[in-house]
Amino acid sequence: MVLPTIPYELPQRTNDESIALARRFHEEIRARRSVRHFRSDPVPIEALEQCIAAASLAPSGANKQPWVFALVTDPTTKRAIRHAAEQEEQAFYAGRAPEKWLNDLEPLGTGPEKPFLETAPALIVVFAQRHGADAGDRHYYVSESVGIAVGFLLVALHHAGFATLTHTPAPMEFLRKLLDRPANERAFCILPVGYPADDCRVPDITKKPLSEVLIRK
Ligand code: IYR
Repeated sequence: MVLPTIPYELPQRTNDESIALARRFHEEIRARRSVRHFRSDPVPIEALEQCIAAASLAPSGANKQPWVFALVTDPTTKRAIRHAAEQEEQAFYAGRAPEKWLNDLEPLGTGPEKPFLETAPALIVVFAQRHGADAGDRHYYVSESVGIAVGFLLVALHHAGFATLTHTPAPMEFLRKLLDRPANERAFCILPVGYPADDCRVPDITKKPLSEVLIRK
């Protein structure tokens, strides 16, 4: 069954307006950094809900919207997540990770301790649904779709004034169990959300220049 169609329009921008808007967005997103040191101050939950609502508008394979966002603010649950994540991370840093991987991480100064999972006032745990509640309800391009939704979410959160991290302790099976999610879902990432600690510092990384990432044909 083909859906009925509805008219669609965008606000008409002049070229100059588009260039100015693109520049402004670039400046805004340039200021985003992955943060690992959070203040414990609470965040307005309504703002996080709006950001999640924005993320849930992302395009997805066959519009299956194969995602669920768990908004975790309960301190006991955050502590349990930290505990389980640190167990996995200890195994990772103590030998599960190949030497090359650890070498690549060294400049970032990461390690097995994850205090931000407790100090950040909120964690958004993103789950990907392999299929719908019924196994016959297939989902398509699940990782791509959820990755796009997480991109929307990171941008929405930054725009609203929040610091975030994309955290992926591996494996993340413990999240499904701790958050009581069904077997058709797998944890995709954890986003700690809050404000940078007063003494927060971030590594002085550089990004590839446009000339390296943009090819013109
Ligand atoms: N999950 C680990 C390791 C880690 C892996 C990558 I790839 C990173 O970009 C950063 C960290 C951790 O969170 O420490």
